[in-house]
Amino acid sequence: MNAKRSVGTTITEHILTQQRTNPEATGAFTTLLNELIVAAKVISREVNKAGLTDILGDTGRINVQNERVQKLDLFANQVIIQRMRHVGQLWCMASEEDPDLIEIPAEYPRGNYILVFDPLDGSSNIDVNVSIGTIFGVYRRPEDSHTNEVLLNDVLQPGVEQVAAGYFIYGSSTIMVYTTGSGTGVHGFTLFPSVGEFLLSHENIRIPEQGKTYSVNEGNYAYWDERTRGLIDYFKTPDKETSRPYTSRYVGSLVADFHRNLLKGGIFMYPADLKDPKKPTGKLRLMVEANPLAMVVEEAGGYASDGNGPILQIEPATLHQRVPLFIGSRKDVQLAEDVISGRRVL
Ligand code: P6P
Repeated sequence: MNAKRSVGTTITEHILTQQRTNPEATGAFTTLLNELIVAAKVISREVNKAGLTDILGDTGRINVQNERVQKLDLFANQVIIQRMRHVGQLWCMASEEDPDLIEIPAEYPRGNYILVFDPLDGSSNIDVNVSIGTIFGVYRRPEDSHTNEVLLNDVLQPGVEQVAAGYFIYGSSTIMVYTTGSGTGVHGFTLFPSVGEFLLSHENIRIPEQGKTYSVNEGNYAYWDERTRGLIDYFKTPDKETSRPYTSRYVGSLVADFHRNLLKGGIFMYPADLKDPKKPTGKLRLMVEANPLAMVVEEAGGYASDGNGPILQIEPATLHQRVPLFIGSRKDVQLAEDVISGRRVL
C-alpha cells in the first residue's frame, strides 16, 4: 500500500493544493497557516493532559473581558503569539486575551497578513472536560496602510474582508475546520497523534439549509426582550408542518455548539440581554468569535446575523466589540433575523 493511501490527505497537502490554484499565491499564507497549526498541536497536547498537570484552574488574573483568566487560556495565548510573531508574514495580531494590538517585535520581519484569534474559547469548561477551542481569522493589511506604524484601523475591518477563518476544537479528538472563502469550501481535518498530522476527515462541509436543533442559554430568558423570547418560544412550540419543537442542545462552549450545528444543522443564538449593563449587545466578540465563524458558516451555505443584518458586513468600531449572534442553518437564522428585527411577527 503506498504511503498516501495509508495516511490520507494531510492539511499541508490540502493547503499547498489550494495555494497552487491561486496564481498570485506566494506561499506566505501557507507558511502562516502551517505555523498556526503547530501552535494548535502544542495547545492540544496541553489541553489533553490538563487534568494531569497543575495547568488547571485560574491564574487569579482578570482579562480585558472582565473574565477570570484560566491558566490554559494564558498558555494558549502565549503559544500562539510566540509561534506566530517570528513567521515573517504578519503585520500585527489581535487576541481576545489582550486589550491592545499585538505588534511584531523589531527583531522579526513583518508581513502583510493580520491574525485575530481567541486562543482558548470556552475556557470556563476546561476543568470539567468539555470541548473547548481556538478561533482565528486572517485579514490582509489594508492597501491604504502606507505608514510603517501599525494602526488599530488596520485591524478594524468588516468580516467580509477576511481571507481565511477557522477553528480548532479540542474534544474527544482535535479537529481543525477552515476556509479560504471564494467558493473554496469548508474542510475539516482530524489530528492523528500517532502521525502528528491533521488528516482530511470532513471534505467540503455543507450545513443543512434548515436544522432541528436550537442552542441558547435559556437561563437568560428573563433578560431578553419580547421579540427574543417570542423567537425562542417559537422553536419550542409543537407544529408538525414546520418540524417543531426543535431539540435543545447547549454545551456552553461556542466552538462545540457551532461545530455540532455546522455538521448536523441548527441555530446557535447568543442574543442581546439586559443581564449585564456593561454588555448590552450580548457576550460574544465580533472580531475574534463572530466574524471567523460567520465566514466558515456562510462558505458552508449557512448564515450569520446580529439580528438586524449580516455579521460579515458590520464595520467594527472597537477591537473587543460584542455583538448579538444568530448563526447556523440559513433558513433558521433568516427567520431569527426577521423576528428580531421586527420584519416578521410570529
Ligand atoms: P454563557 C465561553 O465563555 C463563551 O465565550 C462561549 O464559548 C460560549 O458560547 C458562551 O461564552 C457561553 O456563555 O453565558 O451561556 O455561559
